[in-house]
Amino acid sequence: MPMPPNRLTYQTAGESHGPSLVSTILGVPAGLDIDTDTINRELARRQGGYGRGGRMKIETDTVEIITGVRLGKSIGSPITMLIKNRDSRLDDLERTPPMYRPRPGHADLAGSVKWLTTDCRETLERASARETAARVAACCIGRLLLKQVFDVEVFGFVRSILDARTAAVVEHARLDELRAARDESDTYTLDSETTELQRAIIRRAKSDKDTVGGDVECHVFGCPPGIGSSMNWYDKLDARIAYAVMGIQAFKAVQIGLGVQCSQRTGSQVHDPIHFDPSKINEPSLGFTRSSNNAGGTEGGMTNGQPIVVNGTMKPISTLLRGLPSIDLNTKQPEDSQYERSDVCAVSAASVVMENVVAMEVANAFLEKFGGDSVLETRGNYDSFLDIARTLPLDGDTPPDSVIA
Ligand code: EPS
Repeated sequence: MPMPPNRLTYQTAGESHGPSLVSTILGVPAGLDIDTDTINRELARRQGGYGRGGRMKIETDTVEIITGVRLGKSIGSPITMLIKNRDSRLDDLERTPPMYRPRPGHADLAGSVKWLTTDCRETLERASARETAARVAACCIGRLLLKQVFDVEVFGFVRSILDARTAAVVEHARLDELRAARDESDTYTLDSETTELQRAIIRRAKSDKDTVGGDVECHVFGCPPGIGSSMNWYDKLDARIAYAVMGIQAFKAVQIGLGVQCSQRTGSQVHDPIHFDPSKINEPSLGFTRSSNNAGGTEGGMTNGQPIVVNGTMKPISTLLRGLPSIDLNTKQPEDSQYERSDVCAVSAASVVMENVVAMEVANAFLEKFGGDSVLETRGNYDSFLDIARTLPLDGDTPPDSVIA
């Protein structure tokens, strides 16, 4: 099937305990600096966070660029990246035995029926969150494009783990400070008090042989109004962000801006008043300001010039050391679910995944609007759009005098 023009598409491949993970990205304009340090830094952050299990002590995820890059820059051809698994043992039946007792909450049961086998391993190897290493690598290309071509910044962090929630306010002007605070925290939240509470929750879950989930949040700064589209449901940027976030392993909800709280307020309490500040006409907002951002930066499936704010909810990991009531798929008799090495909490890691998948969706929407075979052309298209948009109203937009009279 021919690919639509001006659209980044990506695919990951690889099993959790296979030899490697692979990412392929199509549609990257030529001339993008494929900064492997940034990609590897994101991969290292994905491996971190308090509450991770033994696997992360074995792996040191880094990408090897296989195709699409010359002298550090994209050349317009498909980019392929490889991440080697150190814990590669897919065909070793002693170290990687079949799994017949499905874990409630995991893909095990549904996958076993779908692929007609009682061995859940055939499903779990791909359903495992290990795949997100390849997804982070792929989506980080979108993040690089956003930063290098459009000067758009993406920031993700952990808002809460169980009931330990940071009240920190996120603002573009404080981005460096917020990033430093997050990188200080080993749960990737924004203050030391919440970090301690979250650590205590994870420690407690570990000693109870249980698991915990939480909420992650992502902010995108520097988008002009008009990215995405209201013309077709599948072009709506908020819908596409929600799709990408729900596609992350163990995510059960996604909200933009005020999200589910909208139903508890009236229209006058929800919608963000519009102002115009001529001193900000050269900023990406083009001078259109708001006194609140309940919309989370999107209206009608398009950016409105305010930061995009996305919240995602990750359920507790479904592999519990204590097991959960289940059955043996061969005997159909009650048995506790099988334990596989896993994490007590991976919300911190999930915040890195979410940050990058959101970046990819936004990058894609930019590229669809501005096109271009090289980043120079893309940037030129963007600049000329901003130049025209700043001159609004255009000739013919203002009503003729006869109408005003
Ligand atoms: C993960 C790798 C996995 C798990 C975890 C995340 O490795 P292993 O199964 O070898 O321990 O640690 O995956 C799951 C929580 C899951 O349910 O599959 C990773 O790389 O993020």
